[in-house]
Amino acid sequence: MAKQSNLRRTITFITGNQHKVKEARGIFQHFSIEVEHVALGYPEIQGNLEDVSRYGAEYAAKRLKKPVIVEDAGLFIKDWGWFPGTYTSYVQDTLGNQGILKLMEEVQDRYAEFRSVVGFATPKTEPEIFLGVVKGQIAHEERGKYGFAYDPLFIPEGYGETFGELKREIKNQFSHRRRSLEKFALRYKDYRGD
Ligand code: ITT
Repeated sequence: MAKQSNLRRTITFITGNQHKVKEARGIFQHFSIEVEHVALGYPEIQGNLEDVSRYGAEYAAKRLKKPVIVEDAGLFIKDWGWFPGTYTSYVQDTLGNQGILKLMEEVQDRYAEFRSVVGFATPKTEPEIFLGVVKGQIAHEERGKYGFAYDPLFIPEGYGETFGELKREIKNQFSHRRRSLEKFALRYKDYRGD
């Protein structure tokens, strides 16, 4: 019999963001995991990324009656006291990248982090969370045509280019999402269907 870890398996990813689905498919192919995408939507409770992911995963697993993952991401800018954090979507929809650049015109320390928290739950088990972080800098202008949302603004540490200038395969090698999804993938190998 083939070892469990060699089996191809499927996970249901609950998200309204198609870009995340594409990135997840690229990342999971290294771990023999197929992605079933369901745009179910889940209540985003007040709290940090971990609280949102834990609650969202538990909610969706119970609704769909199967194992699911959700993923909550945020941009944390040091000079802004780690804002926008949990308000990252709101800031993208209101200020947008140009608004952020304007407010940061005079800012010298442009350190920022992208964080991703994956929540994994099954109908019968407590939710588990997996954190991925990538360090970087906020660029002085938008650069690049790849990726989405904040990608043209974010220069990952060790790179002279923004995520927007890196093809998906490259971003997928070390992004916040790669790091959280990889941790989940290694955990999922041992999942026995409880
Ligand atoms: P969900 O349905 O999965 O919640 P979302 O787009 O609302 O999708 P998040 O709340 O996790 O996703 O993301 C917060 C904001 O950060 C939102 O504006 C995203 O477009 C943006 N974002 C998330 N991941 C990103 C990435 O890898 N690069 C650039 N922007 C990203």
